Amino acid sequence: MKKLLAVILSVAMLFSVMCVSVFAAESGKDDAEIDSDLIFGSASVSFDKATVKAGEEVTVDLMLKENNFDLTEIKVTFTLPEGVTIVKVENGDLGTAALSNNVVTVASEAVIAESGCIAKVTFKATADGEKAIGIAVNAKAGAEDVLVNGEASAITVTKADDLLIGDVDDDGLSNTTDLALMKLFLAGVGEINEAAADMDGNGDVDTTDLAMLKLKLAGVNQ
Ligand SMILES: [Ca+2]
Ligand SMILES: [Ca+2]
Repeated sequence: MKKLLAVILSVAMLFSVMCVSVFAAESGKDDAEIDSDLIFGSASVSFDKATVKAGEEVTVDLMLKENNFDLTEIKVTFTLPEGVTIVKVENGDLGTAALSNNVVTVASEAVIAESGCIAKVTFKATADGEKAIGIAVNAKAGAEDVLVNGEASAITVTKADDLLIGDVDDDGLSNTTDLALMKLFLAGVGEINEAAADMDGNGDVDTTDLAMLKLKLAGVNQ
């Protein structure tokens, strides 16, 4: 009787081991099938054109469109014209967004299989005009690199209202206080109205602008 029990037990154990191996083999096959499907698909990343006043910030929704991949990571590299910077990036609806050197990386613990907002990107522009912004995308579906198009877009920067050039603290006067604040700003201290500080309107605040403000305050005509 004991012998028979031992036989039944070992048969039962063998059967369960077989079941586990069959299951493992099947799920392995499923993964391979999913992977080969991933490389056939299409998607694009873009944002709608936005308008902002010089010196102010504008936030756009970075959209993943017509996505039929199962994406695990989306890296968006922005090419910015002079005078436009990315101030911050916030999470969209489809994952966690992080910013580093004009590159927005969106990752998700689950796969991103749908379309939607992948990040909220805030731009700041110091000079007015139509600012073209390039978008290049590197995307991954698991271990596979997949082709996701980046569509170039633009932000339109209008002249700031009542902008007094040289009034970097917005108090309505251009004086030695502004000069002192601009000096500090160039040394990396404090915040100023950069549109007002960009005396030559080239999109950057630098020592040339500081020299021009000095001349303006000395009464030398520009
Ligand atoms: Ca001032
Ligand atoms: Ca300048």
